[in-house]
Amino acid sequence: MDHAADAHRTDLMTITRHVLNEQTKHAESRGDFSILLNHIVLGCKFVCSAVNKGEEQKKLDVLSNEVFVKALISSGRTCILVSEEDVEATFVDPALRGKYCVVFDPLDGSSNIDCGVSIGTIFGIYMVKDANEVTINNVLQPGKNMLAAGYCMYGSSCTLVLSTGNGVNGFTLDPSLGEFILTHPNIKIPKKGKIYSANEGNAKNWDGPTAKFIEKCKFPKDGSSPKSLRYIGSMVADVHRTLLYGGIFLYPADKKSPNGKLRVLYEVFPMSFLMEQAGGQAFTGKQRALDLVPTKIHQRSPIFLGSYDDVEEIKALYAAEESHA
Ligand code: FDP
Repeated sequence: MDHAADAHRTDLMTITRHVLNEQTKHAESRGDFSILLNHIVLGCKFVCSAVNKGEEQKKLDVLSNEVFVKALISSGRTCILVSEEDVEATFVDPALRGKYCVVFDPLDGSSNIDCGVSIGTIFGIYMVKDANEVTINNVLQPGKNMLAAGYCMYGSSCTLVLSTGNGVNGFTLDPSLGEFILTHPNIKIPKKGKIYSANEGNAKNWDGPTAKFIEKCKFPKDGSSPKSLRYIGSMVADVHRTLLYGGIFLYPADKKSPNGKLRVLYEVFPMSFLMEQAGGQAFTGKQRALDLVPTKIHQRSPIFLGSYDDVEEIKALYAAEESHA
């Protein structure tokens, strides 16, 4: 019997244990973050189970949002919630307030639900200094001020990917235990990838740098092989593959949508935070994505994210265009 392998298999690193371990590195920590995370995990487990039951899209969207809002408020650790599903931000009743602001998309990629394609929940977490004095400006903060970010993908397995600002870790739900177990420790994105991921149906409206970049992916002039195209059309699934296999995911600006499609607070920021923490980059076409300062909670931004070298290339093309302007 291989005792070493067995010891590893029986020493289960649950997501709660992992986050508690992380907290011991911060002397001032009082366990509030673990409590908040437990409530997020509960929401993810619920959505995972509802998705597996095959609920229809409209019902699932509404249900997922309700579950997350209730789970977050009842944690007693939140003060402001911004959900993709709600027009206005939710300010938590003062009696139940804590110091965290959570921005989230309870069910991203939902147009894919009815055909069984992987979808997910995306979240980002900010912290306020004083829970008694909260304003909307507490969430209109650049992504670099996030304390943590993550997503949960509901696919062939249920995988939660999390960063608390100290690398990226992936946990897979073991349905028989009802626990997320660490299966992908310290995820690092390959420095350069072989895949590009974009909705090419928008190509006729792309700007010069984006069009040139995709042309280079298909017809490289430096002797390298062309990149493969993979586009699921569900951000969590496309970003998950990018994180694990490398490459670039883009939803750029185009003539019809000068700000792209994806939302800054609960799509662009959390995914950019994870990419940087995994050694990749995230760029808006103008600046580092995490430096962007949103002025509206549902604001959109173009985004290019993924392997360090691939994002360097698109940055160079935008810089070249700028210098000719
Ligand atoms: P969906 O419309 O299905 O909710 O922002 C939402 C999103 O999906 C992302 O998950 C996905 O990356 C993107 O939109 C797909 O947009 P296109 O259909 O325009 O390619």
